This record gives sequence, structure tokens and C-alpha cells, in this order.
Amino acid sequence: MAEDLPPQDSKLTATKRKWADEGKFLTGRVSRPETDRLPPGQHLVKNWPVLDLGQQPSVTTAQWKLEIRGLVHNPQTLDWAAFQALPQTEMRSDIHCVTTWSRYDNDWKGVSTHDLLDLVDPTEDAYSVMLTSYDGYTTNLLLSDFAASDAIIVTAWEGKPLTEEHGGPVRLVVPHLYFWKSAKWLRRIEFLNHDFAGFWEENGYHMRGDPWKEERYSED
Ligand SMILES: Nc1nc2c(c(=O)[nH]1)N[C@H]1C(S)=C(S)[C@@H](COP(=O)(O)O)O[C@H]1N2
Ligand SMILES: [Mo]
Repeated sequence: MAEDLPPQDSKLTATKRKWADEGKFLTGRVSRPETDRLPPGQHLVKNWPVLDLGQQPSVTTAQWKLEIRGLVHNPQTLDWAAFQALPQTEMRSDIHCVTTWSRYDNDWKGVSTHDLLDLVDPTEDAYSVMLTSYDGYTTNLLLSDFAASDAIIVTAWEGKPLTEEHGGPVRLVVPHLYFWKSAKWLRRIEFLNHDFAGFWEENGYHMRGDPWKEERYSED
């Protein structure tokens, strides 16, 4: 597997950059998950669309490793067996993609970020995480968002192994933020003392991405 391939451009990537410039899909409404299950400007879909930079890396469970490093007391490199040996959790949550589709009631299985944090034990200075994937994709999250009680590193969807197109063997799911924060083909989690921009965040998208506040694009 090549080291940190730079993400390739694709037609969809170029279009999504343009949407960020134009502020496309912004409704100007603010809402709250407690009162509105569907965030402003979103519509429901029944199928599960595939979105990525256009290169889907094939990573077998035998090849896959998750490297956890940076501001943690117990850095880890987990292979498939070590990951399966961690407590396994099932959760149901909704997906909200910044391109305006949402999908309700996805059943996930994997390791909750809570249990992962127990294992690696972030230091006092840890403030954010940078996720790096096998396709070269990166995305950043505040540690407080990564640590949300419904955030989960998943290996299965609806009782079946997560398919390659949806980020199998292992992806993150952070339901309370737009889905670009949920890195597919997860390879590395680095704990940092500062919130650096990942791929979409460098390309006009919001640093945090709260769907109920319509944090689609960066302010400037
Ligand atoms: N590694 C990686 N993760 C990624 C992406 C990507 O291009 N590469 N795209 C993001 C975006 S923009 C979205 S909307 C979701 C789409 O996930 P899905 O294809 O399973 O619907 O994955 C996110 N995670
Ligand atoms: Mo997306």
C-alpha cells in the first residue's frame, strides 16, 4: 500500500469545491437535533449513496492496520485481530451528507470511540484528531466531537461486513456531524494540540460541520 497518496481530483471533487465557493444549498435556517430530526436543507433517501474522491482502495482485513499516535499515553498499531478483541458495540444512527441527502436508521457494529479512548488514553494537551485514510483522504475533528457517545469505528452495517465502496474494512461514523467527517478506509488517528484542516476543510468546507447549524462551508 503506497504511503499517503495525495487525493486525486475528480469531477465530483471539483463540483464540491465550486459549491463551497457559491455557498450552495444554504437555507440560512438553524435547528436542533432535539426538535428536528432532519437538519435544514436536507432530504431523505432510502438507498445509501457512495461518495468519495473517486479512488476506492482495496484493503483486506489481513493488510489493514490502524495506527493511533500523537498525544496519547498508549500509542497503538492495531491489526484486525487486535481490533476485533476490543469491546464490540452496536449502534443505530442517521447519516447527513453535506450534498443534502440524509439516511435514517443505519445499524452499525464496531468499536465505540469511548472504548478506543480508554485504550490509548489521550494526554492533557490532546485537543483534536486528524484522521488519515488509505486513499490519502484526511479530515479533522475536535476531540470532544470524536469522543461523542454515538461515535463508532465500524466494521459492519446492517449485520454484514462493511463493503469496500462504503469504506470497508473499517471506517469512522460520527452521526452528529456532516458525513465527510466520517473517514472511510481508516488508517491513522493522530491526536494533536491544535485543530488543523483536513482535505475538505482545506477546500472550502467548515472546520466542524454541524448539520443543524448548517456548518457546510468555511466562513471566509
Ligand atoms: N477515506 C475517505 N473517506 C471519506 C471520503 C473520501 O473521499 N475518502 N468522503 C467523505 C464524504 S464527502 C462522504 S459524504 C462520506 C460518504 O460515505 P459513503 O460513500 O459510505 O456514503 O464519506 C466521507 N469519508
Ligand atoms: Mo460528502
